[in-house]
Amino acid sequence: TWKEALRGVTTDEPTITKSIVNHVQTSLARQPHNLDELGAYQAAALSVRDNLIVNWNETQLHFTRKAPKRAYYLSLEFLMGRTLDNALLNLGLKNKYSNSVDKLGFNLEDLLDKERDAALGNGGLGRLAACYLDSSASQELPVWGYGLRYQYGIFQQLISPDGQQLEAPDPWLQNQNPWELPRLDVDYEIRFYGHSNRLENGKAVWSGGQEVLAIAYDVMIPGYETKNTNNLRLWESKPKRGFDLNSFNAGDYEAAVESSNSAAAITAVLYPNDHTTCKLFVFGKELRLKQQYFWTAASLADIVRRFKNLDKPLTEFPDYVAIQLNDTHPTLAIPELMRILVDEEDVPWDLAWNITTNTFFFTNHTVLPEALEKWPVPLMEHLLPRHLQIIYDINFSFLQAVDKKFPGDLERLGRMSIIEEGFPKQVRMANLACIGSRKVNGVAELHSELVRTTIMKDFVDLYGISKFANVTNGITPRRWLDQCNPGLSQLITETLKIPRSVWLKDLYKLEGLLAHAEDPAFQKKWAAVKQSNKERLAHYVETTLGATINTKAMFDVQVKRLHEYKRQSLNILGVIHRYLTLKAMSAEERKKVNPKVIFFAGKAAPGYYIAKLIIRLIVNVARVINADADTKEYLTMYFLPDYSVSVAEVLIPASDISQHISTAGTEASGTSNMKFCLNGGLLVGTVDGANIEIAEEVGETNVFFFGHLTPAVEGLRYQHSYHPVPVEQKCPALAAVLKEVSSGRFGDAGVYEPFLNTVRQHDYYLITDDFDSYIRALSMVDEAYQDRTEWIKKSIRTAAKMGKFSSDRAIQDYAQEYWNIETLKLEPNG
Ligand code: 26R
Repeated sequence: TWKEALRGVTTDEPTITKSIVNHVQTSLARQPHNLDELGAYQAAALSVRDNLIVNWNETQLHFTRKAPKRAYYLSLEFLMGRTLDNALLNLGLKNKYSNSVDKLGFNLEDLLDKERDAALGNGGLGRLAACYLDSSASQELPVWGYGLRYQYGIFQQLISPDGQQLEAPDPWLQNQNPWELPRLDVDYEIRFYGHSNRLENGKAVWSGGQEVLAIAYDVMIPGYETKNTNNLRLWESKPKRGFDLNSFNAGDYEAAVESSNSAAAITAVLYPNDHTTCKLFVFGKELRLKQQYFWTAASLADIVRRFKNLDKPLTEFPDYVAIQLNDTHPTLAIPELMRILVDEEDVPWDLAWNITTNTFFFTNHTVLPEALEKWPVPLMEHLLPRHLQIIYDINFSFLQAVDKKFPGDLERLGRMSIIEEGFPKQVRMANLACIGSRKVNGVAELHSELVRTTIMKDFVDLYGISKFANVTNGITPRRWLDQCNPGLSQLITETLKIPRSVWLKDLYKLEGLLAHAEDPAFQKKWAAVKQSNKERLAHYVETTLGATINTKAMFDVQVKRLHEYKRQSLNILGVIHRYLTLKAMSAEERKKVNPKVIFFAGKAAPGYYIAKLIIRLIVNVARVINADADTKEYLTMYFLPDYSVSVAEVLIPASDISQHISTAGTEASGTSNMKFCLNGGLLVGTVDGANIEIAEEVGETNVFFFGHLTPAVEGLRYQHSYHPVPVEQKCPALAAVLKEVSSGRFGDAGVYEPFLNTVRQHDYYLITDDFDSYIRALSMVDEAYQDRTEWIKKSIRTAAKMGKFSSDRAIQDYAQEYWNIETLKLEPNG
């Protein structure tokens, strides 16, 4: 019936063709007969956009009329990737557009390739937000996302001739963006700096300072095979007045545009740091805090305005509004809602606090201490004087409550206080987020347990365990199987003998594949799909790097942000070990070795020196290994530059194995692990994050686990500090590898010492402790790969058991256990 629902919009081929041609001539003002692929992409996109707008409008109208409780997902990052293919699949119009585009002399796949990624995120946290929007719309839930419309997304990564990462801007809006609707009429004034004067009853007046405008841009989020089309609202900053006419008339042009420039700067660029703030760039930090406040204030003003249109008392706010905080980045929303309620709406403080703490929910995405956000009190006082007062007032009553439950426990008060003592004092955002929220969750079972027992332990003692829960992350099977791996999607549909749309909406249905795991004909088809995906990746590498790849070899992939805790270092040191072992073999012996191609990709934060050195090492080791005539038949490796959602869509379906090898207890969840397994790649990993739950689902015999477990990590680190054992003694195989790197075998003798010393000295991430068991796990992989039929069975069984990891399941959990919202379907013609 969803097809009927599309009545009134373009669904037949001649109309589609006409609509595309019409956009070429009018919207683009170009001639159809000398149109290039970019123009054809733009026209096709504009035509698809027309369909989305109809659905989007009707959905918003319907939701406004029905006035259900809504949930809002506040995320500073949305890593959306490309939209056209996704929109076509969700609308069920891909075949028709393909035919129309054909008739106009183009190939749809080529046009899809012309679209730039919307890369408004760093990695896991941002991509998770994008998957959650897809699942919310597909399940017809009233959920909006709120974020920032950065002019520049995550930087483009270039690799210099000597192997170093270079950063270039990502001007993703250069060729217009057909997927957004500028709402120039939706704007809010956002204040910074100025003074706050306290009145009685906890109220205050905040005035003066700088005011900037927030302008809304709406991004349409179509659901899969439903007319429901949700909204992602992104804010752009703009000067409140064009420029200062007084200075301009006085001839001071620079002063005249200065404040307008500083307003525009707020949403200019996405911060490229994940997990580590650049403590050195104090000036940069003010801009980041400005981004956070600008975005939360605009979003809350918008949410409160929508609520007030319902004409309900403010006490009912939490019955109509749930707000999910994606990490601590939007925590200022808590004091901001208090400010609106107390200062602007005259709500008494205690009642306002009750409303606030029933509205917010907080997701934590990392327990790494260096990633826990803290803001200097003097900076907060300067930029947001009223919010600092509110934070102090919240803290005052909070600490009273703690003292009541644990009288005289000063150390506990010190740990739990929102304000950390020191020079300067700092505002602990995780404490504030926890205190101001109804519930707190981690993103995988192990991680949630670590949240309860480490960073939030004192809060569990205070509030009880039930406030601290888990929602294991998920991924959307629409993008991460149907879209990126059409061959496998097709095979699954014909094997399960149920419509594709059924299993894509209920991923547990994949279990039906288990019944076919032993069928040789099915195994053959399964293997053929993997083979063609490997060829597609080989083609991509050929066109980007000019290298020819042996697609008969095993493909081994590690792609993710570069970080010491993710241990790309372990992987590259393992590759060198494999290379040295191969070199030491006779030509005869080598012939028995399973050929392997290793792929790396990922960006390092621009200020993260060690991570950048690891990239440099990977690139230079690749250069030596790939040129070695003795071994290149058996071992080659590539670092693919500029990893992105679109690159992931080519890499993931092609993997035989993928590596998720973080030090136990450091990777909160991981989500690419789920994507690889869903596409039939096997997992090599540590007992960490969602790897554990993947193994629970697919069975330990179908994953390759290695390394120390989380409870051992602390003790090992203690040993490294107080009873260090030289690496030569502890792990001779690794010592041999380090020696080769040091000697300059891979060029640049000396350059890598700072990295090598992190391994030789503190080895905080336990490379020396896990190296031997890592190498053993990789030999088990080689051994298992020898029996190709068994391998294919493992691959089938893995994909078949991935139902749990659909983001639909995760979103249902949030909707029921957190937000208390219900499905609201836009009826087909309603
Ligand atoms: C404060 C600032 C430096 C900052 C810290 C952390 C900026 C960005 C981050 C990103 C972190 C929170 C992140 O992306 N975490 C990842 O979230 C994924 C989705 O839940 C997890 O799968 C992944 O394990 C985790 O590292």
